[in-house]
Amino acid sequence: MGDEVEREGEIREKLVATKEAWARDGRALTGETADPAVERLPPGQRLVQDWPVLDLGILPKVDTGNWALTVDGLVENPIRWTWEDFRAQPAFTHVSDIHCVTTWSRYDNHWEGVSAKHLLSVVRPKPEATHLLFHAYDGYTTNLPLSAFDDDDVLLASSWEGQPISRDHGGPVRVVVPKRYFWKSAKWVKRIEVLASDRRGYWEVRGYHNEAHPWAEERYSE
Ligand SMILES: Nc1nc2c(c(=O)[nH]1)N[C@H]1C(S)=C(S)[C@@H](COP(=O)(O)O)O[C@H]1N2
Ligand SMILES: [Mo]
Repeated sequence: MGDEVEREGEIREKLVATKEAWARDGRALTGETADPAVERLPPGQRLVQDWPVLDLGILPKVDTGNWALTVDGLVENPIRWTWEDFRAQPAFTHVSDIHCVTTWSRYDNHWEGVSAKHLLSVVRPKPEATHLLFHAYDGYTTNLPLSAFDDDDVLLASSWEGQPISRDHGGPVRVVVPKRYFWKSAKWVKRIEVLASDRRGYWEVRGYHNEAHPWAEERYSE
């Protein structure tokens, strides 16, 4: 693939090892499930006011000048959007909560960007398409069923609380999937690969749950 960018830093191996150990130990599991219509805060989560930064430790040197998004694989209309192309799409705003598997949650995040519904209407997944694999500029990957992405609250976000998303938080463009733990929301998104079968991403092959529903406490795989 083209669209390589320079990166700063290196993978925080200790953090990765710690998170793998949490998965083995079942850290923070309460054994409870909840109904999101009744309990806004999923089991085992605690509310924070700030917005923590969490990633592998590699900061890609990506900005509006060199960012591009490719959507390819099983689609009728593959695309490569530059920042100008992205900005030319209909604007979408949404307010949603963040739930990170490390137990912090943050309410009422005001996002702006391009809706997943709109993106899908442009690329038109083929009938055999069932899953997506998100690739990011730092080398990170994460996967989702196509049906989970094809939802009213999912977007490619370029703005948070009225400001461009900072580089730390995945700017210029990151994915936001509110109904799943936040590791499913790729920062610095570079490519969305549309697939006919499931392929696990970075944390999904390191003990983290493939589906990641917060109210079912799907933190780790069996
Ligand atoms: N590209 C990329 N996206 C990523 C990650 C990452 O390391 N690289 N980490 C994931 C994890 S584990 C979390 S909790 C959220 C954190 O996003 P934040 O730093 O904006 O809070 O990003 C997710 N998306
Ligand atoms: Mo996370």
